[in-house]
Amino acid sequence: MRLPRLPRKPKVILRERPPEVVAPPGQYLTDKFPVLTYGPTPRIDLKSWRFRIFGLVEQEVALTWTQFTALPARAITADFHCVTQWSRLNNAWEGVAFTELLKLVGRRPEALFVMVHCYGGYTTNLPLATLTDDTVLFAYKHDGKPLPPEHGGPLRLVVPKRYGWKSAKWVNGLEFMGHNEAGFWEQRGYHMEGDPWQEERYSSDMLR
Ligand SMILES: Nc1nc2c(c(=O)[nH]1)N[C@H]1C(S)=C(S)[C@@H](COP(=O)(O)O)O[C@H]1N2
Ligand SMILES: [Mo]
Repeated sequence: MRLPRLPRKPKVILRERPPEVVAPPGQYLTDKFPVLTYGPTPRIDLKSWRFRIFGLVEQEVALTWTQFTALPARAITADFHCVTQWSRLNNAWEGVAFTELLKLVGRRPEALFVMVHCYGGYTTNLPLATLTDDTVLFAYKHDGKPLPPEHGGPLRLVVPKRYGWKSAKWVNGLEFMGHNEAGFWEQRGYHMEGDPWQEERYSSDMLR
């Protein structure tokens, strides 16, 4: 006998949502921290680790792990919203603010977009203006512990005001560009902006 297909429900339930907490529309809360990766977790050696910032900048750089971790640190607490509909609230992230890196390389007026590059080949695109506020950082710690490899360790981007796919794990490069280009998921129909409060999940082409 075939059972009817049930509508998809979250597997984990979650804590009672405090009244002052508002998750974006269409999201459910989880206390777990699911791992969402396309492909395997890359193996990364800190000795050969590099973070290149290149393209439309005044001064290109290639930072070693020692150089990167010597940069001024900053901590934020932020919610994380995956487009597959889970949200994990109050993540404590520690790392280096995007604005700190921008100071290093210098801004060129023609630079309007950034392509984020990762070990393993993943990419995601963001307008420069989305990255230049104090909520955006490159994190090497999560909830007080070194960022585990499956969550992007040694270093990941965190953009709390965008869906999780923009928070690229295992980052190794930022490419400053004059035009917008689609990253890995954006080429496959995800939204170019990805604002969870606007439910910018998929591009309108895909919904047609
Ligand atoms: N390099 C890389 N970064 C990535 C992904 C990926 O597959 N590769 N998945 C993205 C997606 S879809 C989400 S929701 C978050 C999930 O982060 P987590 O695995 O730490 O929960 O990572 C994002 N960053
Ligand atoms: Mo995701």
